[in-house]
Amino acid sequence: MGKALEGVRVLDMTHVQSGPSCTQILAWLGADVVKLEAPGGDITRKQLRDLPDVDSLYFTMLNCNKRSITLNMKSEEGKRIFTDLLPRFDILAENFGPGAIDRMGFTWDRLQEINPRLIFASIKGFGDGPYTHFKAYEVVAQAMGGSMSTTGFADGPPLATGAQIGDSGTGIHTVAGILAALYQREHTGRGQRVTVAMQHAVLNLARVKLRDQQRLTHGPLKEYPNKEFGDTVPRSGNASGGGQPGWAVKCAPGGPNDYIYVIVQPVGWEPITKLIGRPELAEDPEWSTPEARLNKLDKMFQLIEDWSIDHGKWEVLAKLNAQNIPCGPILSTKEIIEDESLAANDMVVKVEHPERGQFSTVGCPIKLSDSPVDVERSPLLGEHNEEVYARELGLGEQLAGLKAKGVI
Ligand code: CAO
Repeated sequence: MGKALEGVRVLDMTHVQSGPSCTQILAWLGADVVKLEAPGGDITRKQLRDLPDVDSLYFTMLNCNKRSITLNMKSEEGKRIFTDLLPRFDILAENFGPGAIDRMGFTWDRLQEINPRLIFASIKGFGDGPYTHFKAYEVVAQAMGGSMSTTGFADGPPLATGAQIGDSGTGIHTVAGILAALYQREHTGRGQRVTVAMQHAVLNLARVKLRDQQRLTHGPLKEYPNKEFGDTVPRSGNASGGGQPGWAVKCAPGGPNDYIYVIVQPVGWEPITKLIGRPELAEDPEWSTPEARLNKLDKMFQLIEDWSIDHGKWEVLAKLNAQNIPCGPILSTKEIIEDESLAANDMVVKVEHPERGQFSTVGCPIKLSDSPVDVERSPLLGEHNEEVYARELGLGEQLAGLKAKGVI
């Protein structure tokens, strides 16, 4: 079967996480992604290594299904080769520090001159303004996009989330921008610039907290467990804070991930009262309606926890779901990597790598019925130099010399 992006070519100058997470999705959707690295390679090949002299899991889990070429963009020959390569590609993607591509000599004007159909996608920390020239990492974006100030408990410090919303979250926003630009090019024949700032992507994901910031001007947020409110949305622990209350309650045997997150919809209250052995609360006017429960959500979840603490989270999952009550056991990373249903959904995938052997990676969360994803290993550094430079640019005889001079 074909792939959605068959025939689309991506020259991938991304590094670390945000950019590679974007181009990996494009590769899984069928694009030919050629990762262009400095001769020393993407820094993450060597970061957080678990095995000596082998590409790290950091690298191998973000660069599947790509090819790798090396090119020194600071050498004159490197710039010439890049200029010859560019017309062969539809998309150029990068996430270097601000101005790096300009300093290589390839401003947006120059790129358009070389290839007017080029879609040039850049990820930066920030948009235009006082922070434009600042570098950014994951948690910097979480800090400035509204996530950290709203994550954690009211009496504790701001917290970072484990999900990489600043990096991989921005990557997926960039995928959307690139696909829209490809579609528009069908009509205009022209490429365009796609820029996504990590701060903006996190803010987009923290949208509901700005909803609550504005609700706050009309009174306290009743759905939050907090007793006091200032002029900003407080951290609210595990409260959903949304239309239906939720909380993480403890389960047996009391380990660090023996919890289940339970949502109490209006229809869920009666079956919950039966499950927890308090059926009289279904009729009690102090408890029977969502409004009556709103000022004592902490007590409501305590009642549920008094029951759940004697049962394992999987048992609680089964019992609650039998009553159609939305809930989710807190799954550890070990439970996730061993989860049979995630493996069956190709979300935890085993890949063979020539140097590290078999490793597990996270598969593609976007499922298309006519474009299946086959997860293939990440490339070794410069593995496809010959394939690209010799076959596409006819540089076969010069390859050894270019390597000796440090151009590739
Ligand atoms: N040949 C020669 N030089 C190359 C090259 C190549 N093929 N590819 C990159 N380089 C050079 C660049 O030209 C640049 O050099 P100059 O600064 O001298 O122009 C340098 O390598 C890369 O610079 P950088 O600022 O991107 O790298 P850094 O490690 O100092 O910063 C990061 C990393 C992530 C903070 C920065 O890239 C950044 O802010 N990116 C945008 C935001 C982002 O994506 N962050 C995600 C981080 S993932 O957690």
